[in-house]
Amino acid sequence: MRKILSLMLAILMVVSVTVVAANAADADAAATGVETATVTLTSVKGNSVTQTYAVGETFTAYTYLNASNCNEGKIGSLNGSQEYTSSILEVAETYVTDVDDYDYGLLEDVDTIFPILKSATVGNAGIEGIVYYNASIPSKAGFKFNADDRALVILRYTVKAAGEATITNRMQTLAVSDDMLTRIIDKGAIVNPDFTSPVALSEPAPLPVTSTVSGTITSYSTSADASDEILVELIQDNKLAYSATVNGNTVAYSIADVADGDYILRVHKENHVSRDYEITVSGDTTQDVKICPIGDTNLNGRVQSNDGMFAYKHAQGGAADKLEGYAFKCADVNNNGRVQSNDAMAIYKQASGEHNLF
Ligand SMILES: [Ca+2]
Ligand SMILES: [Ca+2]
Repeated sequence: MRKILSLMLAILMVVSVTVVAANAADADAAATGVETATVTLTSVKGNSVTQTYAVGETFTAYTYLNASNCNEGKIGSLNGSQEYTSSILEVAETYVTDVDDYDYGLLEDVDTIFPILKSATVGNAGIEGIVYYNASIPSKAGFKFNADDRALVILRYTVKAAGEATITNRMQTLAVSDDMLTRIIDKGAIVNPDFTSPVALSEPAPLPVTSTVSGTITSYSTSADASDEILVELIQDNKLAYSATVNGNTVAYSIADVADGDYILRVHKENHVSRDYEITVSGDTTQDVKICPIGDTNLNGRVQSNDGMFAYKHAQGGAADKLEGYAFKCADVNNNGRVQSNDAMAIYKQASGEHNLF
């Protein structure tokens, strides 16, 4: 008797919890004035994503296939379906039902359900709540599903009622395009789990647009070795994003596959003053670069006594003699942020060969 009582109590508790949950959902709907449906999309491998939509909203369900570990992803035959909760959802694609001899409709203009080929049939069955698709290809090239972004089925649905809905991918047959049409999935059972099938309810972020950054670097010999390496860096948000090295004095550089955006192009070479260029990459971008030896105040590629004179004049404070920007950096040979008479003296000594800056 006690057992029965506690069972009844347990049932009552479950019921009351359910009622509270339902009330909470009602409260949400009342607060926002919007009725919603929670939709869960599940792949043939059981991974799923869930999202909430307003009644009346149309959304897209993305299902991908990557079988790169099975015959390089070349699929020769597939037969799949997507089952959905038809009391909550309806397929938003247009489909025709007045085709002779069809007891189900054909989806039309669905360019994103894969594979749409002459040999494919795509239908919304007379049984509401299932979309079937199937195809086979005799060629050994098969359909290539060799990356996580290879679309298998991309279908739009409209939410017609509030509640909880599921969209479940099923596969009767999935076979690689070899002589035997070796099955990955056979009669609905996964016989080779060596594939992935990502699903998503939001459009995956597009691959970044990339461009090439290139140009000519002018630099100078400051040692016997004219092939000193030049390091080119692209820095974004204070982080190194891309880099390349080239060798020589006047030399072309090129960095491919750079995501579009704003960067600092920073160039380094031994015995030279590193230089920054602010660049915006939007399509292929050319930026020529010139870097000068330490102490080359007038940026002519050589350290001479007049470089020392320019540094000295700056140190003396004449307004007309102020060094700025890269010339200032080249003159500040001890790199203390100021151009002073000791910088000028060091440059004189370098020019006269008395002392080596490098
Ligand atoms: Ca110079
Ligand atoms: Ca200095």
